[in-house]
Amino acid sequence: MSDEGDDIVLGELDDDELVQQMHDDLYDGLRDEIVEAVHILLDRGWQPYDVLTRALVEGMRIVGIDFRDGILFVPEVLLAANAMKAGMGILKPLLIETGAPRLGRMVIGTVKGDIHDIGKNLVSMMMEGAGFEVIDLGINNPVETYLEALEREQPDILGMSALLTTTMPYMKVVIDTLVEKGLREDYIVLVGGAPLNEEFGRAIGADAYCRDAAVAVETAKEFMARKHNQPVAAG
Ligand code: B1M
Repeated sequence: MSDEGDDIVLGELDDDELVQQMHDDLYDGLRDEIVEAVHILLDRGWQPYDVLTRALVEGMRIVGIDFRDGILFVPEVLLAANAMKAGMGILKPLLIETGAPRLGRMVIGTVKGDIHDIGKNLVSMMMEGAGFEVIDLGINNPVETYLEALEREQPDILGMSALLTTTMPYMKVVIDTLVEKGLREDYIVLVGGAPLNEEFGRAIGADAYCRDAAVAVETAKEFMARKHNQPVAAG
């Protein structure tokens, strides 16, 4: 995207120019430049959440549009994803509170057949930052992995992520299995991912669809408050 990139000194750009440059650098998969720019914005007093949303998430949104339109291909998008992850790696410890009382426990994973993990990682980071303990199962999780983790970790919340229209129906497989085993009422089930919507969340029997990581945090807090303040209905 940027041919003139070699001559640019990131530290000399003003905030808006730098964010614009980060969108370009993410597009071009320039990991080192993203790392440098994240540090510059933080040094200038930016909140980690603003760096995340305005520079990285927005940059990846642009990548997604050109991927959809066949302008970018998998290898390029992988480079962009790696650059994004490097930036997220710097922000993660800043977004995560330490020593705060735990609000609850969540097991989260991307469903079987799906290897997209940036959104899930972001949700994990934001949930940890808000005071939740998060057990991240990674990508491509079959129902058995979810069940084992639920039994082992005894979380309050099960989170599932899917980015493909072909993999999102698998969330229903997991929820139906919980119902069959009489376990559904033991967990708050939250789902998310770009192709989902509220209607889908309702249709598969999730407790809520979360549009983004901030909504996931708010929704998780609401459900935890309900769980603690009200008697749990007999399942
Ligand atoms: Co993929 N890919 N991809 N991809 N990829 C999409 C999803 C796609 C929409 C691109 C497009 O065409 N515009 C398209 C899906 C089309 C569809 O199904 N309708 C697509 C495709 C087709 C594919 C392949 C099939 C391409 C191919 O091989 N021909 C292939 C599938 C691989 C597989 O999974 N089996 C594939 C592969 C890849 C890469 C490996 C190259 C890479 C993934 C790298 C990685 O994740 N480590 C990749 C990427 C990066 C994308 C796009 C460009 C970006 C996804 C992303 O990270 N977004 C994506 C385009 C897009 O989504 N616009 C695309 C940023 C992230 C912060 O947002 O993940 O939506 P998101 O997460 C948000 C919310 O959705 C929500 O909160 C997050 C943070 O705010 N959320 C949750 C997500 N999970 C949640 C869980 C919760 C709560 C909220 O639980 C409580």
